[in-house]
Amino acid sequence: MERFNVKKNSKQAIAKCLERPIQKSADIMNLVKPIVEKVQNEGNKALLELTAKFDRVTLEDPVLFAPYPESMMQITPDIKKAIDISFENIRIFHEAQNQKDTLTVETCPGVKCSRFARPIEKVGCYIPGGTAVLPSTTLMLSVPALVAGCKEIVFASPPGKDGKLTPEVVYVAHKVGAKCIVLAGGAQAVAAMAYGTETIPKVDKIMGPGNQFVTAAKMLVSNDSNAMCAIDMPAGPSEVLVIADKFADPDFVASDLLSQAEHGIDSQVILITVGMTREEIDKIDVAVHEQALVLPRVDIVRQCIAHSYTIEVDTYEEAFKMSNDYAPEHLILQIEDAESYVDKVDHAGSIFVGSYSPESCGDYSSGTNHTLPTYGYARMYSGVNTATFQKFITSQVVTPLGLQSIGKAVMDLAEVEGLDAHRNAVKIRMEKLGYI
Ligand code: HSO
Ligand code: ZN
Repeated sequence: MERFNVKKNSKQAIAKCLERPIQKSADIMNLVKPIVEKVQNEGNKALLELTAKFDRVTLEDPVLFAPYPESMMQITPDIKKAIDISFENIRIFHEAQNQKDTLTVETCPGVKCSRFARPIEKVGCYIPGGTAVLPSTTLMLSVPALVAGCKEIVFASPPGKDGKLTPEVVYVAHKVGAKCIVLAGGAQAVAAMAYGTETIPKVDKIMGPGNQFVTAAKMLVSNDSNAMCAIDMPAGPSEVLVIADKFADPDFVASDLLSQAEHGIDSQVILITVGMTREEIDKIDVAVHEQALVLPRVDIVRQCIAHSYTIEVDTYEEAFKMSNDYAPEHLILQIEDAESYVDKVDHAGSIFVGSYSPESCGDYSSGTNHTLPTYGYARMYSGVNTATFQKFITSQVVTPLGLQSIGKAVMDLAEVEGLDAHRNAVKIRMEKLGYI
């Protein structure tokens, strides 16, 4: 990986390593808009045509409803067990996030404010196809939906070349009680879930990662009041930032860099080394090379590593400052006493702490969610979590005593705003109570 050093290279050169590729969103929007409109106007017919055009698969029906036939979820016992273990850990962690109790606060005497969660009723889980089908993403989106209590879970997943769905995806749909699976991908799948078709139910919110077309379609439908559909977050190519010091095992560091690189040629992989010698960093490069050679996706890895960088810094402070500025989707800490540095992280999607916590564990089975903010959005977005599938309602009870506490403040502010009806709503009550 190309190496930069904070002492030897200019600030601009270092900043360039941490730049994300510019996304031409206007061009993509222009391509996506007619696709979305076609599905909105023509429903299933459009969906079938677009699947034939983009996925080269001719289907008779673009949606499969539960109960799903056993024949469509034939998986090995090992895979079934792996899904079941991951399912359970994701369920446990997301159940712990579930805020079931109503929060109530008496803000001043006689004024009681509450907040409680309600599930978003109908949710759409977009499971990308692309260079790899990801049953794990199916779990990451649908298990929190199940935990939150969403009434209708709709999946969308592009069919394979044979027109069939991935059996693992169908098995997860069965486990979470998904109502149906839309056999489509891309912008067309997003549109089908956002607007609904003659058979596909319309959803209230769409979650899940995808390519630039999927992201553009999600942005488009979330801005269309006819769709009335929210989205989880904008998504860009996946990325990892590893901070390593001389205590890190070069083989472990290399394996983490490569597991990100194999996602796609546009993945971003950054290594920050703290106080490491040239020889120590060489060992990581050698390990990257050796491990990459035997990977089936070596071609993708090679292209990704070609635009991946190692940045050498002297202190942990410098490393964390750089990482916070970049706000990585995944942050891996392979440094001595890694846990004590977690406090230094201000911006990251998810952190993997210490030598034995590879990103792969969070990608699949530990329980944390792998649908995370990319492209620097970790500065202001959280990854998918239980609250992603809920909204919060507030309520209040104001007693006569409460009105005595805040009535004058309300009336005075309403007067400042020139909203007399607002002022009256309080005044009329205060007068009847004999307070004024
Ligand atoms: N690392 C990916 C998720 C994933 N990895 C799925 C393997 N399968 C984005 O967080
Ligand atoms: Zn991954």
